[in-house]
Amino acid sequence: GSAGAGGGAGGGGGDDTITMGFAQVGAESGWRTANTKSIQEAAEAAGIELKFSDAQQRQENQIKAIRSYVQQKVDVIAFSPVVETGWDPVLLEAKRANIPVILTDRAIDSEDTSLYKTFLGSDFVEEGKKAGKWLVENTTGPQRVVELQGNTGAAPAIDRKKGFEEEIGARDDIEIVASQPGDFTRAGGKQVMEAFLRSTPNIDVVYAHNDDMGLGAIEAIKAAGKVPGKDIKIITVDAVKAGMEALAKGEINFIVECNPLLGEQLMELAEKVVAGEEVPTRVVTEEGTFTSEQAKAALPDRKY
Ligand code: GZL
Repeated sequence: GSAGAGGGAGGGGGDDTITMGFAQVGAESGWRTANTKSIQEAAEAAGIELKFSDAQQRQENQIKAIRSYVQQKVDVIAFSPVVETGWDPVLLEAKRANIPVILTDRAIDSEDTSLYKTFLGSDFVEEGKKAGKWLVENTTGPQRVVELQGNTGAAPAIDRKKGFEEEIGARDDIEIVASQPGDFTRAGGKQVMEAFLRSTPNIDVVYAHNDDMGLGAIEAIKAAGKVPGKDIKIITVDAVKAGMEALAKGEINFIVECNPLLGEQLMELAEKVVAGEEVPTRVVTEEGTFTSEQAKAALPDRKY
């Protein structure tokens, strides 16, 4: 047989069908679900054959998936790195196999920028700044803040913290009095908020790195007999439907949007990269912010 001939630049599909291996973080949040749906629908629309894996938020599973895509000789590999570090070895394997890599959603901190062609995703420091700016401009008097962090070592967790702290530095009466990882999940946010409510007196504000943890915190705050959005203000990031509904109800006070709809841009970048065309090394996604009134107006048109 001519199996050897088929092992060229890319396997799978007809001659010119692009095969993409995508190693997703997991299914931990509403944002992730919307992100996965966008990628799968965009691949379908672009006629790109998609091999997809869910790592359940474990880096070793993502590394295994990337390694398997190299062995399958896909035309291009894309992934959202669950944490920033530890990728160089497996990305070197992809490089040696001449398989281009695209980072989506989250960044890696590798010094070797030849390991990937481009990074398509949000500016998480900006997101943190927007959250901090709202707090600085919309509160007066001392604010004791508890922070629900994303999973330890993740780019959005590191950078949303960084941007928020930079902005609240403008006021010396705003202080982060407790900060723990809630792993971007509703359950994680609830558990950490329950612990904060037991251990930390006089909490004024919750800053949650995503809506899901903010929604978990709302459950804990209600169980403690307090009113979310009033007794304790809540600021979150993402703007997924459940978060926007809580914002419209006034249980969350402000949401910084993080756009999960990266599928179309990813497929366009993949086609260029496979064709050997130049692509920008960084593509920043467009996104805004929402107050309660803006959420009420936006909800009917939201796609996720
Ligand atoms: C951000 C993304 C984060 C979302 C969370 O781009 O990596 O991961 O904010 C998701 O909801 O879990």
